Amino acid sequence: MFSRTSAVAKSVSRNALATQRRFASTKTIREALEEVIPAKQAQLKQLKAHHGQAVLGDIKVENVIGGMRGLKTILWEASVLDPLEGIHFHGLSIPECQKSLPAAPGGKEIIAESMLWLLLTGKVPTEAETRQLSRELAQKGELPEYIKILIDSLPPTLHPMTQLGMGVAALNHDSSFAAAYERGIKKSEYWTHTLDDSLNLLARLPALAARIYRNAYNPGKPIPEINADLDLVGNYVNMLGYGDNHDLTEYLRLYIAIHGDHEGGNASAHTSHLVGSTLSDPYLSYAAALYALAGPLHGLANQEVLRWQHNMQKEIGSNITPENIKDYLWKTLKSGQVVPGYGHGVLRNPDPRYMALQQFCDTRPDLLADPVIQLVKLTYEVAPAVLKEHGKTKNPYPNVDAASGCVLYHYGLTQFKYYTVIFGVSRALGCLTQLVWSRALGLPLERPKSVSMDTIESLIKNP
Ligand code: CMX
Repeated sequence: MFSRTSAVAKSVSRNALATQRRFASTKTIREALEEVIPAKQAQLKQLKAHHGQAVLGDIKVENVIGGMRGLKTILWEASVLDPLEGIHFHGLSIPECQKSLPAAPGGKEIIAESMLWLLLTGKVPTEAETRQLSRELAQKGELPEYIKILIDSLPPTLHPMTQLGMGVAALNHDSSFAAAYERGIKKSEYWTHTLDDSLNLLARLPALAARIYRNAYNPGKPIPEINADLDLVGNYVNMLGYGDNHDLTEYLRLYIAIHGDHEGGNASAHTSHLVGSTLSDPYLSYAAALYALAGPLHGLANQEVLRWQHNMQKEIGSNITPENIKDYLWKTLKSGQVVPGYGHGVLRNPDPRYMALQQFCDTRPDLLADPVIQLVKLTYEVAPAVLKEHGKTKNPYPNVDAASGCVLYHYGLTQFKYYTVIFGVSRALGCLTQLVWSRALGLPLERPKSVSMDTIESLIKNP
């Protein structure tokens, strides 16, 4: 019924259309990548040839029993996370990206396309390159019919993240990489098919995520068509049914762009890297990543923050004081729970992503007047001292999730079980970028060595 050949033929004709409509003399993302790949390949060759035995750190028992914290073991090109300064995308901090990356027409915030261009190529795109990429993604964004049938057949009560992972995995029916691998292609061609799949997946994520939202929360409501003149997130917000809310659209543009990558060691990024290293196609690799993202210590934290804030608000009532918040924080900690939105595996300062979202709120009086957002700000003033006194967490400061959901809630996107799906749309930018680079660099299958506790003990006795 839905043959891979006919689906690929359709996608080829869509690609041809996209190319025909390209802006005169503007590079495509593929052409821009072709230019930068040889230098990176040469860099890797040098490292292999001359520095293969250089030592990057020791492996201690605490690393092995402590979830590999701090071990420098993953090659990841798109971004680097500094514990104190936070995330840098090819050397650019979030404020620097906000200054230099193109926004949408009529908007001010970074958009997914300009971030994707930076992540993939290491270069800041021009306005024309960004628009061309938006157009290419819009033209590839429609969901195949079988995916619509699949998603519509799921119980709307199934967690939205479970649905998202299923939809992403099923999109591999049309995988260019899987089909090419089956045909037999040279290793040097892997990256081009990985790029095709990655762009197709990124393009289709908004329609998939919006359909999941519609089915769960607005059954029967028509979903608008993709608008070829809009950016990826503009279309996503439109399909979610909030297209007339400019501030929400801008917020989601910013959130999705700055949340797009957070180096390679976090659970979702590492999962896509590991699965991709088996030459699983980008759809299956990213579906696996989404299920790592769905854990409450990782992406699900943004839904947990809101639940926690609401419970705090219910308990405190209208008399919100720093003392009340402090008491509630202690109550949470004494009951053995974590304070959601605080702490981080790497960061040791307030998360610059949190700061950027707070700044967004600071420029909008309606957000500043919202009691939940006021509570977020007040919690930030109180929580670090409480967490320091509690003495467990290595990072007593907020991470991005401390703020992200509350702003969505203010703008009427109140179904917080859905929030991690938005994170899932965003994180595809970084994970898919690295899959392209892993194939361009010919990175091998990931296969670290495991040890038992008995082995650790015998290695301690006889190093
Ligand atoms: N509240 C209470 N205790 C916390 C805490 C918090 N926010 N953050 C860490 N701790 C505790 C840990 O549970 C751990 O306790 P045990 O020794 O009893 O196991 C101890 O402090 C040391 O942990 P850590 O080394 O500081 O932090 P980890 O690297 O182990 O964990 C994280 C990082 C994010 C899972 C943790 O800080 C946490 O659970 N935070 C709340 C959930 C959250 O906001 N997650 C979103 C992370 C952002 C993202 O996914 O990008």
